Amino acid sequence: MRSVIFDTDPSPDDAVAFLAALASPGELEVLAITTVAGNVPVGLTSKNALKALELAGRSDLPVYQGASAPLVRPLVTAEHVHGRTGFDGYDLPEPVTPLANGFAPDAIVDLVMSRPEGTVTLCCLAPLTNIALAFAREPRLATHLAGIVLMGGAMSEGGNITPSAEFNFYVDPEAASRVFESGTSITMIPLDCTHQALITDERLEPLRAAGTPIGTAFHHLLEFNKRFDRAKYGWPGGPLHDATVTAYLLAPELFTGRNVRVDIECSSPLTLGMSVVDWWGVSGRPPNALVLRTIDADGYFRLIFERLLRL
Ligand SMILES: [Ca+2]
Repeated sequence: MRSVIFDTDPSPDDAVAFLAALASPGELEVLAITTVAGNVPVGLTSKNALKALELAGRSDLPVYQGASAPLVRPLVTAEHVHGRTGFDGYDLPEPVTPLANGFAPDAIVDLVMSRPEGTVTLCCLAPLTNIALAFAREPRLATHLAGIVLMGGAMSEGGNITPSAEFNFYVDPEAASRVFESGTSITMIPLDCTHQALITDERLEPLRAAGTPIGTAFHHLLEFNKRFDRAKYGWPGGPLHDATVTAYLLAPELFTGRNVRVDIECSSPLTLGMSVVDWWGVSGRPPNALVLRTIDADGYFRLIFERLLRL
């Protein structure tokens, strides 16, 4: 049994990630959700997290709100992809559950440090602001964690917010850089991997066919999501990015990757937030992350939607 905390800026793919984990109590114990500004401002990402949990009947799980802006830069959001609310495409009721008391980075430190060393994994689906703040508050956190599994960055795929940067790293490059320099065990799932996992009509069909509140809601939410990607990339569907993190925890055999050196660009205006991946080891510097590069996309969708529909 692995204990996890999801740090997230919920658009629908984030929600699929943490709900699929909640549907897997035999393998994953979800301790909390922590929210951060990213796809939309933090007030909305918190609201979306609560909406998703209430839909799943899991409003007992604490949601801690975190940083409202990156460490040193103004916030950049992605309403052009996910709509004004971050959850456009299906009207879920306004949540009635209150947020948990406390600031997300403090909650992360307290939850992890109160448990035995090497037992809690952080699942990071958003800009890494909260995680960098938690490391700053508690230097022992990096070695106390089991590790971090994150969706972010790109190797040879190019960027999705600028030509060179993936959105999560671009929004808070300084935070991403601090996390990669923290010394904790990191598994990075970049766009190179998630762009192989497209939400086609065929893969989405089980959600529609289920006819359950969860199936219907996520069928519509993911349908909205994929419109943007279809138009932008000309693909049959958009990538289901963030749920790859949960899939990796449940079934790492769906992925292949390599231990390599990753550094984050924090100063160049042209390549800000770029993840520089030393795939061939040319720098001679020690690896600091397992970078995943391939995914069994059919196996991924089967696994994640089967778990989601358990709720
Ligand atoms: Ca996200």
